Amino acid sequence: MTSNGPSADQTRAMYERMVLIRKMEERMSADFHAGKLPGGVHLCIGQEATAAGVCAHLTDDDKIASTHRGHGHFLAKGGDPNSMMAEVYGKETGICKGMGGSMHVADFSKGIIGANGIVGAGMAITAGAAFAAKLDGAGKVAVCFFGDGASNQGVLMETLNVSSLWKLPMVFVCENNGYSEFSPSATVTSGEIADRARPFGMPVSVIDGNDATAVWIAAAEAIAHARSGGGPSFIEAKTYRIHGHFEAEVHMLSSPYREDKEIEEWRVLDPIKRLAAHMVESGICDEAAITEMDADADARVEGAAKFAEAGTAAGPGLAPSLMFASAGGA
Ligand SMILES: Cc1ncc(C[n+]2csc(CCOP(=O)(O)OP(=O)(O)O)c2C)c(N)n1
Ligand SMILES: [Mg+2]
Repeated sequence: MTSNGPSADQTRAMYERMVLIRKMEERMSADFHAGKLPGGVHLCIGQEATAAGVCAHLTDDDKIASTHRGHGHFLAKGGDPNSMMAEVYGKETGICKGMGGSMHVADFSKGIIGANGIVGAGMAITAGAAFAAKLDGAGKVAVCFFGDGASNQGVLMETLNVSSLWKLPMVFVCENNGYSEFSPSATVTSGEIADRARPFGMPVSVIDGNDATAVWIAAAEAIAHARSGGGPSFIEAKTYRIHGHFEAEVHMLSSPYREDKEIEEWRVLDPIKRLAAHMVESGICDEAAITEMDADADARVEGAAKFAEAGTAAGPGLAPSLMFASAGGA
């Protein structure tokens, strides 16, 4: 099955999401280096197209599980920028009351079942969500984002196996950014990642993850396949993280693990610039409309930062109330 590409409205919506993700993370980077954040952040700057292109097809009833690099997935799935920023700032007004931080942003009401600091863990969690969706029989799906490093975890094999055996409505989205922490893929990953899924008989696609339209189309097909009872699919999206593994690495590493030239080459392939150029060339909108969308994102980021700064820092006093709530108390 092939899918037509996104409409003009869908393309603009995707652009808006991508720019919001980029600008939110640029703000986090600045705030981290200014010493304003209580913890580290793993940024997806350069990888926004995968989150936006996939989540464009999902509703609040569909589920996503994410990674330690999860801000983009959270925002693309419709998570609130203010409460995400407050979470990253460790404030009580955060989406997890400041108890989770950057690596654990989640909002069940939006089908965001969690970012996750355990590499690969989201895969099995997604299989559980997909199993629940299958039992519900309402055509809902679950999507798992994970990295190239995570594809070396044994849980991938287990999840590929059970999801294909039980024909779960699930989509595997591997964001292959070429690095696992400071290790280039070639030093830790054997073979082609997409080939790991082929023996299970599921549809597999390998795409340019910095081409938002290509991501949108591949996701449309995989998600439609899952919704219609066809079972899981696997997408390997080739992309690149422009920032480091985490923001603190500039203070920690004694020698660089990648060349500036490589980073510059990928800057040319920036998914946001490419989508903007595509929109102008194809008459979807003009430069002025892009400037306006960028300014909107700036305003939302400013609002989110103000909201986060105004909150009270989360402290241990909050814990008993959270335990009471999770035990089913009023
Ligand atoms: C089970 C487990 N092993 C190791 C780590 C340490 N760790 C954190 S991120 C990371 C690299 C993950 O690489 P990849 O899956 O490619 O994601 P990326 O950081 O590139 O987005 C590692 C090894 C961890 N958090 N969990
Ligand atoms: Mg990686």
